[in-house]
Amino acid sequence: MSRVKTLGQFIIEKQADFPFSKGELSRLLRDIGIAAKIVNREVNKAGLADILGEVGEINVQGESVKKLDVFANEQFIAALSVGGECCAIASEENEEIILVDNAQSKNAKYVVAIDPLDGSSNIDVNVSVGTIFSIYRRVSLTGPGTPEDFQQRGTEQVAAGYVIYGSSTMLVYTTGKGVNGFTLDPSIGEFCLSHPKMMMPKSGKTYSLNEGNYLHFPDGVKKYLKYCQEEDNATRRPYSSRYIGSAVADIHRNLITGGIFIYPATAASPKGKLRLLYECNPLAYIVEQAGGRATNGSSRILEQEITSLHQRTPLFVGSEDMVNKAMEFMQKYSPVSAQQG
Ligand code: AHM
Ligand code: MG
Repeated sequence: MSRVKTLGQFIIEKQADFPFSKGELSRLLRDIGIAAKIVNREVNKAGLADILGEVGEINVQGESVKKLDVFANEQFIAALSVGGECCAIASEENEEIILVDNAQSKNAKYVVAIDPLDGSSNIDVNVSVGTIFSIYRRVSLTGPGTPEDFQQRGTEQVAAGYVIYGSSTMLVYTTGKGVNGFTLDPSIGEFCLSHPKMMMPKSGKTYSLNEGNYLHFPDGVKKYLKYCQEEDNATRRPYSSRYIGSAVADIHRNLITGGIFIYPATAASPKGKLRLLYECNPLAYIVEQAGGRATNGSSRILEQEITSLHQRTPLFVGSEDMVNKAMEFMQKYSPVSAQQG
């Protein structure tokens, strides 16, 4: 008897954690898993674009070749629309929310916020990319979802996860009862439980941020960076610098080995670059569930108010001790009062 547990089996088992559930959330997670496998298939053959046809061209099969982020967006929207458990989708790729209004979605309870292919500029150079998703219970009553359904703080997330298309493909998710990771076994086409009950080390020795923006970092980040580079045996400094430029990949590594990821406010992006709804909130929820911490430099990401769909925020996320230390530097050298003044 095989000891492999697939994502599908795991989701069904975990349904018992929600005594009044009728299985809708389980089906929603299953739909996301299916779309992720289709996206994975396309990501894996990205380097073949020259043979099969360039983006925007007609390939040798006579099909037009789409940009992968457009393709990923379409796949997730299709899976979520047909699945019938979701009444609206907010995607990084779409200015407005996408209303799901069909026979299947009539009694749908959930809305989904998604970044279908994050870090997509890394595709051309064969570096890991990811999908990030976040699920909320709708606040509207019936019919297709509304923008208000997405104006909920991150603390209201029912589930969140990411898929990393890396040297192997993994799906990592939480429903608020810990974090579990599943690795895609291509030979059977299933995500299999490989990282049960993921916990982030309390501290680590890796920092990840785009140091090219150094001149425009807040003083608190500049000083923290110097702290990371100082020598100190007790805290295993200097830390190592690792920056992939795909938030999912950087945060996934830090989740496993310990570390901190920072995307602060910069001159080019005074409110930070990453988006609260479909990037920072789901990543923050996962990291917190794994014992880590996520803030905007002064307060908890999950408690930020959502004022617009594509709103940005600075992000400090990772091992608890490291985020706490970075926050100390922010408080001392870049207090909120100075940022507002
Ligand atoms: P994207 O949503 O346009 O792909 O941008 C988000 C990505 C993150 O994955 C990554 O952490 C960050 O942008 C990298 O930005 P930069 O190149 O400014 O360091
Ligand atoms: Mg993105």
